[in-house]
Amino acid sequence: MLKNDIANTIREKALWMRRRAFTMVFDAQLGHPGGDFSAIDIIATLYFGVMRYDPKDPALPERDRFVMSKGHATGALYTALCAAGYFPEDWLPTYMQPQSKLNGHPNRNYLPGVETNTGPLGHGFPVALGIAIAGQLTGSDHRTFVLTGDGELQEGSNWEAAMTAGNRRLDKLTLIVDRNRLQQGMGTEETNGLDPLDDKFRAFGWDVVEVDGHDVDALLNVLSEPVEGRSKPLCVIANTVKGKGVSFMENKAAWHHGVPNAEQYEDAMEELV
Ligand SMILES: Cc1ncc(C[n+]2csc(CCOP(=O)(O)OP(=O)(O)O)c2C)c(N)n1
Ligand SMILES: [Mg+2]
Repeated sequence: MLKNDIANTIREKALWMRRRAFTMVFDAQLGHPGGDFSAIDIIATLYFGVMRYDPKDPALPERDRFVMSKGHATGALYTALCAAGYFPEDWLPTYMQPQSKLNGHPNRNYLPGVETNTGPLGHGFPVALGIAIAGQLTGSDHRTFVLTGDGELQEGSNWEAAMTAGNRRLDKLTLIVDRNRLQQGMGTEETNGLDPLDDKFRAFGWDVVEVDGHDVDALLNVLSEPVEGRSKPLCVIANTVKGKGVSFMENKAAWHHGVPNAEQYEDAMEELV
């Protein structure tokens, strides 16, 4: 497929994901729609333009791994896994209902395609590090991608993982930071500032690129670049907007785990076309 066609497919999937994720949150009256919407273009690019996987064989040894370290944004992850073919669409409306496989945070024991359970912030990246080390030790050529929130990076465990990845020169590990500059309730820089984030990762032995996390063409270029010739792990700082796609949600901390009433739901659906 031509790169243009791939990018158009990703944009279509991302729109579908936003609509379905918001419907899930509306129906459940639970969820984290702000962080779903900042991450959806990144995750759609990975699943529909970059990663190697087979939804019929979730344990395929050669698959690329994706770890959703910001595990609260399940609207983004579940809609991607569904669109990728890991489970049928009629599972989506069960989101957060009793006995559902679609918990508030992802559980690999219930849902095919989930690499590891996440939700407690600061755990997914260290697990992804372990997956990447295993790949290096066994000579596998699979790539490991991990998506963290920016507020999440305030957890110290991430910096142990960053240090080890740099020291071990894990060239097939890619960390993507969803840099929406908001965490729960307020801005990251007002809470425990991360800037200059690029310099921090460089000092830990990483290559760093910054990208507009909603520009699918740019994401595709950065994330699909071959790993051959690299000698360091790659940190992609994806500048995003929390709540991206719905004007009244954008950049509003209240939509971290805010849920829509019927009128807001209708207004959002009118915008998401
Ligand atoms: C260890 C831990 N502390 C607190 C929480 C509660 N919590 C869930 S999401 C969140 C904010 C995360 O902010 P960020 O990482 O920036 O995510 P995003 O903006 O992408 O939603 C918090 C404090 C948690 N899940 N885990
Ligand atoms: Mg954030």
